[in-house]
Amino acid sequence: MNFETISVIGLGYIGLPTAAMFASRKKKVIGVDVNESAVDTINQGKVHIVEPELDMIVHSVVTEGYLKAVTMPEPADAFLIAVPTPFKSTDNNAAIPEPNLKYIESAAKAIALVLKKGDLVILESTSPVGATEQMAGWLAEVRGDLSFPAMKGEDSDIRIAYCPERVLPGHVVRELVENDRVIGGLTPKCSQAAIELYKIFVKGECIVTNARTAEMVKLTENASRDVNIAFANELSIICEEQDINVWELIELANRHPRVNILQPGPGVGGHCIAVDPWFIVAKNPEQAQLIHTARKVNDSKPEFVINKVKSVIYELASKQGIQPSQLTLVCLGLSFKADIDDLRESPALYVASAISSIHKGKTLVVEPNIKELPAELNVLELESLECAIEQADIILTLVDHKEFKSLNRSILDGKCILDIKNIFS
Ligand code: SAJ
Repeated sequence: MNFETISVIGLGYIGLPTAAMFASRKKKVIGVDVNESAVDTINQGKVHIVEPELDMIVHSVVTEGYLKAVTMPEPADAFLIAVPTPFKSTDNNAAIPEPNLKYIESAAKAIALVLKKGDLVILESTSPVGATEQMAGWLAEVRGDLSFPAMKGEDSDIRIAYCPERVLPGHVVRELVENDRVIGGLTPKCSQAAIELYKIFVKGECIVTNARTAEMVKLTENASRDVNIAFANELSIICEEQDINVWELIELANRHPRVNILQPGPGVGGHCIAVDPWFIVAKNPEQAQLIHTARKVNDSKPEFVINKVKSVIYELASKQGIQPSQLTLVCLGLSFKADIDDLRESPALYVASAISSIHKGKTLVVEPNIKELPAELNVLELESLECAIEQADIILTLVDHKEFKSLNRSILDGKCILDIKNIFS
């Protein structure tokens, strides 16, 4: 197939880098986003998200005229949908959060208006099993004049596939090119068309399966990591009771040739690993026992850390014969993992915020990757690393940023350290 014009719907953490990669291979790319300010920023050759190397690529492809951003879809030969799939309800008491496909639905209905015979539509958004068939249904609802794989199979006017993104934030530009892709076409011809599209910039292997398997592969990858992290977090809670150093325990157990335990921490954050396993649980609540339990273990870890901090504050105050409010607490790190600025679903942010409302004394936070605190944390003070440590009575490590790892240990002398990320031992 000849892809002269490629359109990417949703210009966020995945869509913008993907659009930029196609454009860097001298394809005409139309990026579509409902966020006007993001569209304006991109059309100025700038980026609204932080991702290494992306700013340079976007600047050059916009300047050279290969990428433009718009708010309404325009005709193209291939459409990639990379919009978010949040939960249905914001009600935190819901036992099992359900995925909300409203953004996929509105993206599908918007591109349906400009679809023409021969076009390829790919869903990249992390989605529950069955979402690609559902998306095809939404396209067909709007375009009764076109045929789709569900009715015409290989002879359909429109080709449809599910191809999940699997790139790691912070390494997106490299991983987009190098990672293998799973291609789940609704028919073999759909898969073939999708491979031809991705081969424009993907150097990894493109492996074909059906759409439902491809959807489940994506969810499985992130659920697998979640279950493994839950195991490490559960060990950390058991070790606390048993007075065993969990880091030493894991290091020793990992000397076994077939054991590879991940690292415990304050919980699991980000918009993927803490979210995607629920898409499996929501569809198969009876069967997904282990995946569900892992979610609960990881979600309970921030409370465990908060309770630990409370008891350390009271123990230290009583040892020093002072009021807890006279102690200064420093939280190291707010982002959801090391060396990024992304605070979304961050357990470190949750812990710091909870502590600020519990601890009556001063609470300082150090987050080298941001310039100001989000509004909901304005009761806290953002401080530089050295200044915060100088004032600290208690230091709580929440994220293992490189700046913390390279800290001169001598300035920690005499401080009470709660090293949740094992930075200083
Ligand atoms: N974490 C731990 N212990 C560990 C590893 C991670 O507590 O040993 C925590 C991190 O601190 C963070 C969370 O888990 O809070 C998630 O971090 P991550 O680095 O495991 O993953 P993400 O969310 O940045 O990216 C994941 C990746 N998926 C897998 O590695 C299977 C990435 O490849 C996906 O593309 C991405 O989700 C996504 O978009 O789905």
